[in-house]
Amino acid sequence: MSADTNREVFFELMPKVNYFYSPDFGGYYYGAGHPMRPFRMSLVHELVVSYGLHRHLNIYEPRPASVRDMTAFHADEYIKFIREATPETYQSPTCKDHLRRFGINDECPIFSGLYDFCATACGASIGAAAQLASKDAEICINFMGGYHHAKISEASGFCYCNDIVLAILELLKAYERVLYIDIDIHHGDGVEEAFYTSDRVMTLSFHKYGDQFFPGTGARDDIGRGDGRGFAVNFPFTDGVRDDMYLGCFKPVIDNVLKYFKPSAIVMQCGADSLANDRLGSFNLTLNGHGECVRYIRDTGLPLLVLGGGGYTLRNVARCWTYETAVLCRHAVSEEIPFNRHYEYYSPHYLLNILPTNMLDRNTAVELTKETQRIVDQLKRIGCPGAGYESIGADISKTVSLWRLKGEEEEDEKVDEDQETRKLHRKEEEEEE
Ligand code: V1D
Ligand code: CA
Repeated sequence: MSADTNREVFFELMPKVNYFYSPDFGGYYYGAGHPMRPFRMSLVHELVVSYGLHRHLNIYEPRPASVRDMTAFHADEYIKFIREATPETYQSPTCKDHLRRFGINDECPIFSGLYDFCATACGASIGAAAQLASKDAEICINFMGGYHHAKISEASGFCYCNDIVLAILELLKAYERVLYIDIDIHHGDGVEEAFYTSDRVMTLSFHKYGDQFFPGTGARDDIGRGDGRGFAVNFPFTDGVRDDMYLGCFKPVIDNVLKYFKPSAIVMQCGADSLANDRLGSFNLTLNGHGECVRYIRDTGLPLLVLGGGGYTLRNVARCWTYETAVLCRHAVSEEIPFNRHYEYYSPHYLLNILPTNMLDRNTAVELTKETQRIVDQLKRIGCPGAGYESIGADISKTVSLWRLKGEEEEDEKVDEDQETRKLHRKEEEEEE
C-alpha cells in the first residue's frame, strides 16, 4: 500500500470530531456567589488548546439559535420574555413576582446578555445535531450546552433554554431512535419530561436521588407513560459512589439499552458535578470513571453528540472535559498539565487526574446490583423496536409531551452534613475568582 493510501485508510478509520466553541461564552456572569460560572468554558478551551487537541478536531464557532429554532420546544411567550428581560427588570421588586412565573429567581437570575448566552448554547447544540444528521461528523462536542433542567416555559436549576431537547428534535429528523444519557449528578428532568410519552427517545439518567437533592425527580419507578412507557430509565445513587461501582452499573445498563432499544444516535450530557470534590455534588468519581463512561459510549460507533452540564469546581471541570475531548479524538494526553494562561488553577500539583476523597460510600453493592437488574428487566419489556414507529420526517412535535404539570413546591435547601468541607471548597473557588 502506498503512503497516500495509508493516509486515506487512517483518516477513514478516525472518526471526524467537531468541537463547538464561542470565545465570548466565558464572559457571561450569573452574579456574585452564583455557583454556575460560564468562565469555566475559557478554562476548558485553554486547556484543550494547550494540550494541542485542536490539531485533532475541527473547531466551529456556532451560529446563534434563532427564535424560531428555540420555539421548536419552548413556548413563544417564554422566549419573548427571555429576549426582552434585563437585569434592571429583575432588580425591580414589582417585577419579581411576575418573573417567578417563568422560574426566574436567585438561582436563575436575569443577567446581562442572557438571551445571547442561551442562543449560543442552543445554536451550538442544534448545529452539532444537524452535522450528525447530515453525516458531516461522527462525533460532535459542545461543552457550552447540556442545560437539562429547562422546561417549555420555565427556567430551572441554572438552565433557561433546553439545548438538549432542541438537539434531539433535530436528530429525530434523520434518525429513528435517539438515546439520551445523562451522567450529571442531578436528574435530567427537563429532557425526560419532554420525551416522557415518546418511544423514539430513550432518556437514561444516573443521578443522586433522596435527601431532597435537586430536582427531586428521577425515581426508579418513573419509567415513561403511554407509548413512552419503559423508555425513561432512572438510576438513583446515594452519596459517595466511586469509579468501580459506578462503572459496574453504567456498563451493563448501556449494554442492555443497546440490545433492546437499538438507538441510531446518542446524545450524552457529561455534567462534571458527579466528580469527587465538586462544590455542589457528593459523588466520588475521578476522571478514570467519568472518562470511561464517555469512552464506552464512543466505542458504540454510533453518531454521538457530547454536551457539558453541571460542574462547580472549575479546575476539575476543565480537567474533565479536556480529558474527555482527548478520549473522543483518541489522542493520549500527558498527566502533567501544560503551561497555559490559567496555569495557576491547577496548583499545587499541576496534574490532570483528580483523586477520590475519603468520603463514605453510602451505596451498597447489593442495592446497586438490584437496581441494575431492575433496569434490565424494564428494558426487556419495551418490546420490539421499530414496530409502530412514526415514519422519519413525520410531525415530531407530537413526540414532545406536554402532559406533565409543574412539579412540587420547592423544598428548603438541605442542611448538609458535609457543610464544613463545602465551605472549604467554596473558599478555594473564591480564591480562584
Ligand atoms: F449552592 C448554591 C449557592 C447559590 C445558589 C444556588 C445554590 C444551589 C446549590 N444547589 N442550588 C442548588 C439546587 N437547588 C436546590 C433547591 C432549589 N432551591 C430553592 C434550593 O437545591 C440547584 C442545582 C442545579 C444543578 C444544575 C445542574 O448541575 O444540574 C446543571 N446541569 O446543566 C447545567 C446545570
Ligand atoms: Ca444525571
